[in-house]
Amino acid sequence: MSIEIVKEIESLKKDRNALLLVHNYQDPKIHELGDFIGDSFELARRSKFTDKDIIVFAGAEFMAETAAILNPLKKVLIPSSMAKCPMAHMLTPKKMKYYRTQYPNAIIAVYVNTTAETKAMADICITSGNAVRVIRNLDNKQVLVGPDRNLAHYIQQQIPDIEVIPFPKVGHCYVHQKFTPSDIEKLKVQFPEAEILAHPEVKPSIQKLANKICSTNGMLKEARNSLSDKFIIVTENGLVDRLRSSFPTKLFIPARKDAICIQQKKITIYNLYLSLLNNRYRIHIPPNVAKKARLPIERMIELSG
Ligand code: CIZ
Ligand code: SF4
Repeated sequence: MSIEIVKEIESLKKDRNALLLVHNYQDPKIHELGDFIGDSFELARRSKFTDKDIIVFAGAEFMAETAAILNPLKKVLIPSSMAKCPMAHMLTPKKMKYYRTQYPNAIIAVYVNTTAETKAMADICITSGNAVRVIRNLDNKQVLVGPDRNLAHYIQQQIPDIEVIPFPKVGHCYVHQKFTPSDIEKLKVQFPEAEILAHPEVKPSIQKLANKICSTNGMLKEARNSLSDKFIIVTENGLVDRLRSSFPTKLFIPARKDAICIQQKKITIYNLYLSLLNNRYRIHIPPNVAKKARLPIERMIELSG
């Protein structure tokens, strides 16, 4: 990475009074430049309590949209227009409308990996880091969860007294869907004492093999607090880089070398620089959509406390 471009980014951030939020799955070079690095929930919270004028989001588009929904008066930028999470487009407003009529007594909880339009039709938003707590605090016996069916399965296991219904037919993350039981079994033979940390977006057959199922921030916490010094990491590999730089004396083994989110990796140092320089690409959410989408996100923040 050229030192000049890093210096330019630092000085543009100051000149523009910009906050740089970086997701855990980003490249380590981008982690180094961030004002905050975290999971989508942590970053949404950070965006809500900033006094900066501009928020630059190095992450997936739905995360930048969440920041824009929470900050209607601020300029929210994403450095690449291609950083779109495919799962976020699986639960469409049309499906939301249809299933609302099919389950009139259910609360609709949508994963943060959804578009602003879909969030605007939901009762509550959830992230991998707070889903169980938020749904438990809802105090409703039936909850429709989507688009991620694996996350819905995980929530159901944690809260058996509530009926958790995954949205029929949708959806999953293509990165987390790659892990197979044999990936994990092989590594268990090689590193029998390693702790297996898996993301709730992995398939139920992989969830069963994990010692702990948690969000990326949850994995960072576990790596800090655990007595173990070896971990098999079952999520996107940006997190492996982040774990390695945070805990250099511990060993982190990626469960697959190809667990890479192509969309999140569309953000580069260069387009980050151009984003700050040219104010691009600005996230625009129609005000009527933002107004409706804010409620389930704020409700989530309230119930995660
Ligand atoms: O919620 C997030 O940030 C995602 C997409 C992953 C995780 O669990 O941190
Ligand atoms: Fe979407 Fe999966 Fe990439 Fe996360 S890792 S942004 S869920 S495609």
